[in-house]
Amino acid sequence: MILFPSLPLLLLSMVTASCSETGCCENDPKTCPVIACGSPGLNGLPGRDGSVGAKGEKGEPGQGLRGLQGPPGKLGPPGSPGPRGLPGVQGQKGDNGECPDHDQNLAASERAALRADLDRIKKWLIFSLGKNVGQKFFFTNGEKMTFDKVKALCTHFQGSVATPRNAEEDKAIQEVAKGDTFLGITDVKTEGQFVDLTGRALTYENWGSGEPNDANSAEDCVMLQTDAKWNDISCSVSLLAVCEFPVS
Ligand code: FUC
Ligand code: CA
Ligand code: CA
Repeated sequence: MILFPSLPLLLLSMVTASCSETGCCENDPKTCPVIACGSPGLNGLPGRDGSVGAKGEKGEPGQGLRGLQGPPGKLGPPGSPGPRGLPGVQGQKGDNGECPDHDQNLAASERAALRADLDRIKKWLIFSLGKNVGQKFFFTNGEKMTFDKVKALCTHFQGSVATPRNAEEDKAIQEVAKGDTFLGITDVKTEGQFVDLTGRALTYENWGSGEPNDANSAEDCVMLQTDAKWNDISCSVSLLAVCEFPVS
């Protein structure tokens, strides 16, 4: 009866049993009892997968099929202007223009018609509102106001405050106004020295008796009264506004 088939097989089974109990071959191969105890054992099973390695270099372009063409890129900057082109072919002769003499005659006749209309309208205005004496028109809006406001009103309408240069103009202003009226005359610059609003000396005067008297040392404007006489008066009172306009 054979209890142990062979001695080497017995030894090998002892070593294998020892390794499986301690796990010494995986953790510390240098102390593996196989080296100390006998010949090398059989290869073990493969180990577990390691952790992911670093990213590799970009590879060479592939040899497969090309992809589809992408969309067009952005518009580039404009180029510099090209050289001047050759002259074009001469055009056809144009239509006859209008005769300049004929045009001027037409314009002249139109001008004459407009002038006649304007003169007629001026007459209506003068008939209803104003007076024409020599080279002047006198108009009033019928309102009473201070001297500064009369000046502003007349200037606004491209005229000036009525200023009689003679008895005829003086009478025309009186007829237009029908009331006490400011004249374009003051002594505001030099007391007692009355001048027109451009600073010129007077060519005509029609003071009432005892005037100018600068009453209360406060009378630097001139009023044409309904009795046709002049009186110096305060510029702050309100009197009728009469403006004069040059005849054009
Ligand atoms: C006379 C005039 C004054 C004022 C007064 C009421 O004295 O000279 O300007 O009109 O009357
Ligand atoms: Ca005065
Ligand atoms: Ca006076």
